[in-house]
Amino acid sequence: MCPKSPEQAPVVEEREEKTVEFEKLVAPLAGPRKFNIVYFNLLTFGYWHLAGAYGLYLCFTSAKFATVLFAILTYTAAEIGITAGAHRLWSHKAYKAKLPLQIILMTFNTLAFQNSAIEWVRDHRLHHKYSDTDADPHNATRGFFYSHVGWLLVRKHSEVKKRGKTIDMSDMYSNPVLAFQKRYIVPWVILVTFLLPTIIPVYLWNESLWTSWHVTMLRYVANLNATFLVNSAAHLWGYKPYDKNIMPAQNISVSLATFGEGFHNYHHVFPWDYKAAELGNNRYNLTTKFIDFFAWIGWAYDLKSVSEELVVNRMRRTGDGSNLWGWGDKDM
Ligand code: ST9
Ligand code: ZN
Ligand code: ZN
Repeated sequence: MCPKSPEQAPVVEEREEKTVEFEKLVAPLAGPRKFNIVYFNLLTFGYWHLAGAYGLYLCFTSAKFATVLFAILTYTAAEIGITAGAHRLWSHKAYKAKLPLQIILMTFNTLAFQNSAIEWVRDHRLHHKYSDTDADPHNATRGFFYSHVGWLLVRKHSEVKKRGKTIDMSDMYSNPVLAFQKRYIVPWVILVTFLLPTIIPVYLWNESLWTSWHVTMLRYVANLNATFLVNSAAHLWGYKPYDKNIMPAQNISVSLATFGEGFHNYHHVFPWDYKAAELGNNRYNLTTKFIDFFAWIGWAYDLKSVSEELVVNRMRRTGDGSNLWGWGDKDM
C-alpha cells in the first residue's frame, strides 16, 4: 500500500466525514403516520383566529386610529424579533449582536410568542438540515395545511425527536439572554405579548378594553400566519433560481409579509447570509435595513454574506433558469 503524503491525509478525512453526514441526512420523505391531535392547541389556535377575525372587523368599525397604528407598530417589532432575532441571528449566526441589541431582539421575539427562541431555533435548524422530510417539523411534502399550521396541532413525528438530538444547540444554551427568556417564558409572554399591548391603548388613548384585546389578537395571529407562510407558501410556490431540486422557492408576497424572508430558495442554499436574500436585493427587506442600522451604530457586527461570483455560479449549476435578477448573464 502506498504511504500517504501529509498533504493527502486531510482530504481523505474530509471525504469520510461527508459520507457519515450524508447517511445521517437520509430521512423518510412522508411515510404513513398516525396524527395524534392536541385538542388544547386546536382550541387555543381556533380561539386566537376567531378573536383576530373579530379584531379585524373592529379595526374597520369602531377601533381608534391610534389603536390600529399601534397594532402595526407591534406587528413590525414582533416580526423583527423573529426575522432579525430568532432567524438570522440565533438560528443561523449570520451576524453577531452586542448585549443591548440581543435584549431588544429577545423582547421583540417575546412579543411574537412563537415559543421560546431556543425551541424555535432547535426546530428551525432541524428544518434546514432535513428540509421536507419527516424529520423536518413542518414537512411541506405533507401539503399546505400541515406545513402552515397543522404541524402545531399534532404531536411531532418520531423522526423529528430522534434526529433533533443531532442538532448542536450549545451556543443557545450558553446564551444568558435566551436562558432568561426560556426560564421566565410564561410570565414574560403574558406581560409582553398580551397584557401590555392590550392595556397601553386603554390607558394612553382611552380605547375600550374589548376592542384593544381583539386588536391584540389580530396583531398576534397576523404575525403567526406571516411566519407560517414561509413554511407553507414559500415551500410550495415560486421560482427556484438557485436550486431547482429543493422545495423552497422565491415568493415575493411572503417577503412582503415577513420583511424579507420569502427569498427562500436563496436562503436554503445560502443560509448564512444575513440578508437572507441575493446580493443587492434589498427589496421588501426591512430586516436587512434594521440589521444594517445597528451595524452602523456598532451594535451588530461580523455580518456574513455571499460573494456575487458564488451566487452566479450556483445559479448556473443548479438553478431552474428563471434568472430573476439578471445575474446569470454576468460574465464571470
Ligand atoms: C408557535 C409556532 O409557537 C412556532 C414556530 C413558528 C415557525 C417557525 C419556523 C419558521 C421558519 C421560517 C424561516 C424564516 C423566518 C421567517 C420569519 C418570518 C417572520 N429537536 O414540542 P414538543 C423533543 S405557535 C429535538 O412538546 P410534542 C424534546 O425532547 C404559538 N428534540 O413535542 C422535547 O422536550 P424539551 C405558541 C425535540 O409533544 C419533547 O420532544 N406556541 C424537538 O410532539 C417534547 O417537545 C404554541 O402554541 C426538536 N426539534 O408536541 C405551542 N422537538 O422541549 C405549540 C421536540 O423539554 N407547540 N423534541 O426538550 C406545541 O404545543 C407542541 O410543540 C406540539 C408538539 C403539540 C406541536
Ligand atoms: Zn424553509
Ligand atoms: Zn433559515
